[in-house]
Amino acid sequence: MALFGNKGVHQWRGVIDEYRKWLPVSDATPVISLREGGTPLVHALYLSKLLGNEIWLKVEGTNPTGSFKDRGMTMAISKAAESGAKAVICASTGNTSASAAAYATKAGMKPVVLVPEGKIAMGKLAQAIAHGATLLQVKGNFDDCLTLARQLSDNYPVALVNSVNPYRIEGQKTAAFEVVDMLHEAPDIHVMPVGNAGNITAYWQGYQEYYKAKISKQLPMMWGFQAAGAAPIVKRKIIKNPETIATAIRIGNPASWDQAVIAQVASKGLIDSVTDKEILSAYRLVAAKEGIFVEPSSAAGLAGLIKKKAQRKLPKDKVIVITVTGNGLKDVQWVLNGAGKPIVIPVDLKRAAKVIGLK
Ligand code: AN7
Repeated sequence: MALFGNKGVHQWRGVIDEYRKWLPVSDATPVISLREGGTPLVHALYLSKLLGNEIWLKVEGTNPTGSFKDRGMTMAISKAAESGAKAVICASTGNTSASAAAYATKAGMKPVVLVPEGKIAMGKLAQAIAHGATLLQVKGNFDDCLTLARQLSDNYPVALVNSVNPYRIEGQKTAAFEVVDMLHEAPDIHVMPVGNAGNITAYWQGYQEYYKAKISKQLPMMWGFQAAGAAPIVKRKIIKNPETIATAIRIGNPASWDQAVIAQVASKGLIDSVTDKEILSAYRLVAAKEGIFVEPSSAAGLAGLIKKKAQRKLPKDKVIVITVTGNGLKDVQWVLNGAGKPIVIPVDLKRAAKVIGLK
């Protein structure tokens, strides 16, 4: 239906319409979009000086549901709609469920989400509920949730929209396109957190596609960082009971494990781990110095660069893009925990000025 209100004013159209020719869609695909993507690539002056490199932040928290997951979800839900699905299911550490709930609702489908009980941030839980998902809190971790979600989709009429769904990776690769479109070249290094390893897989695919099409002249090294208590790829073994305050990446058996290793090896990159302490310190730094509020998991990439610099393993004068994957508003507890006592005053000019330190 042609929309009376659409006067063609320029607005980013969402990743499917912006990158249609790179995606497995056709005229028969109903585009279910919340105008995801087109996220800011912000030059980080303080971090550039600190790290001795030209640092850019790809701020994925500005996506419609507040994380990079929306890029893949617009694809997964559009393809599910094309195939006539009435219900979709996913396992999630929080962001995938928030995104699946929003996009499924927009498509008129029933979203079902499985999350580890008590281990996802409140903002994400609220999003799934707000968008009308059937929310199952599973007495287990993310890996248990994913096993259950796969079994449900194998045995019942419900489509799986986790990143094992190849359309998710297709949608997420558009973030790499945006970086190259903006810088007119691929960066020397691309850094990000690694959980289920879908995103590092997707970026590597996107960079390769642009390179093969000669839109970029180089490929970046892919650097991924896991949380130390949930670092199966680094330790080369499944972690049965992953633990980290970075709940989004609290994953012990990543679905895209092999693809992440391929990206690492083929790009001459690395996958390493950072402690919760290093994650929280980077999380505070990027908010305090760059004005960008991310969730703790999203700071794992920056934490990794800071660690490499301390180990004298960081090159100099390179162009480095760090993907900060999710919005800080989803998980505010880690700021409030360290905030100290609130300052409460009466409505009184002199008292206010004194407390602020104005003379
Ligand atoms: C903010 O929502 O796995 O390595 O179920 O929410 O592609 O898994 C979230 C992952 C990084 C890791 N940063 O990305 C889920 C989920 C944030 C995230 C990751 C996630 P992948």
